[in-house]
Amino acid sequence: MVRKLLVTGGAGFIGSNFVHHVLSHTDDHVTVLDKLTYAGNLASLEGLPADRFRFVRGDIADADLVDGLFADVDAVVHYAAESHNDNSLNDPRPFLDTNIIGTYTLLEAARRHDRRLHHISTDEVYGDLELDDPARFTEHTPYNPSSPYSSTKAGSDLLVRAWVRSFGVRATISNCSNNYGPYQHVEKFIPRQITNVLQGIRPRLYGKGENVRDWIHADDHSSAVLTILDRGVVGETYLIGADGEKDNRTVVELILTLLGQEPDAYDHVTDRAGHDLRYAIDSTKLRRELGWTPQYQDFDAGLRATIDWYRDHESWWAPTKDGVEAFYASKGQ
Ligand code: NAD
Ligand code: TDX
Repeated sequence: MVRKLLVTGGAGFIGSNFVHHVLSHTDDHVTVLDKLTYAGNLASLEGLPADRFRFVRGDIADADLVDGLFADVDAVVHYAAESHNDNSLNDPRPFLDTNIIGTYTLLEAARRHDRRLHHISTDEVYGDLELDDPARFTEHTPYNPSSPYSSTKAGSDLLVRAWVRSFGVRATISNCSNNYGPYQHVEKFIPRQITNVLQGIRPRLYGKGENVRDWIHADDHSSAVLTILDRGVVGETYLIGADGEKDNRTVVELILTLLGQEPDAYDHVTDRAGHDLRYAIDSTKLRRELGWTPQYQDFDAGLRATIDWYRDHESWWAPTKDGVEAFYASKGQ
C-alpha cells in the first residue's frame, strides 16, 4: 500500500537521509515539516521526485498547522529536535520548546486523528557507561539522562509512552546511537574535525578524548526506521546500533591519517560539562524481531566516503563554518 508520510525535521541531517531513503525504496509520498532553524538546510533535499515530495516550513509546536497536516497523512515520522548537546549547555530553552512542547503537540494531533507515529530518539536518554563495563544499553536500561538535550529527549520519550498507554496512540520509539555520514552539521564532532583539517585548523578534542561513541552510518539508521515503520509493534521501543564503538581520540587520528596529516596533529581543549563517558547499544531486539541488519560494517570505509563528501561539498557547509568556530572559540573549545 502506498502511504502518505509526514516527516518532521526532514531538512536536518538524519531526517533528510530518511526522506531520500523512503522515496528511493518505496512508492510512498512524503511531506516534510521543518522550521529551518540554523540546523535545517533545503539543499539537503535537492533532487527528490516533485510528484511525491512536498516541503512545508513551520514549527512542530504550531498546533493549528500540525492539525491540518495530520489530517492529510497516514503516518508521521518525528525527527525534529534541537539536537546538539553543546548548544543545550549554552541555552536550554529551545530544547524544551521543540523537544518537549513540540512532541506534545504532535502527540495530541496523533490522538485526535488516530495516526501512526514513530518517534526518533537517542541512546543518550540512558546516561553513560563506564569504559570497562561489559554492559551495553538495552530496551530495559533505566533512563538516566545527563544534559539538557538528553533530558528533553528522555522527556519526549516518556510523553510518547504515556500517550500510548493513556490514549491508545499508535506509536513506536527508536533510540539510536551516534550517526555519521554526509549532510551532518559542522557543529558535530566528525564533520567539525574533517572541515577543520580541510581548512588548515587543528582538530579539537574535548578533555582527554577517551570518551566512547557507538557510531552508525545515517543510511543504516534510515533503513532501521523504515523497518520499524513497516513491521514494528505499536507501543514498543527499539534500540538501533551497529556495533561501532570507538573512542574520540581514535576517530580524530583516523580523520587526520585519511587526510594525509600526522595522526597527533590535534589539540586537547576544555572538556564538555557533564560529558558522558561511553554509549553502547545492544540492538538484538531489532535484529531478531524485525530482521534488520546494518549495511556499513567497515567504519574506515564509511569515514573515508564521508570525508570525500565534505571535500566535494564545501558550498554546503562553508556558510556555517565560521559562526560555529566562533561559538566554540568563545567557550575555549
Ligand atoms: P539536526 O539538528 O541535524 O536536524 C534537526 C532538524 O529539525 C532541522 O532541520 C531543524 O530545522 C528542525 N527543527 C528544529 N526545531 C524544529 C521545530 N520546532 N519545528 C520543526 N522543525 C524543527 O538533527 P539530527 O542530527 O538530524 O537529529 C534528528 C533526530 O535524530 C533528533 O530527534 C535527534 O534527537 C535524533 N538522533 C540524532 C542522533 C545523531 O547522532 N545526530 C542520534 C540519535 C538520535
Ligand atoms: O569538537 C568536538 N570535540 C570533541 O571531542 C566536538 C563537537 C565533540 N567532541 C566529542 C564530544 C563527544 O564525546 O565528540 C563526541 C561526539 O560529540 P557530538 O558530535 O557533539 O555528539 P554527542 O554529544 O555524542 O551526541 C550525538 O549523538 C547522539 C548527537 O549530537 C545527538 O543528537 C544524538 O542524540
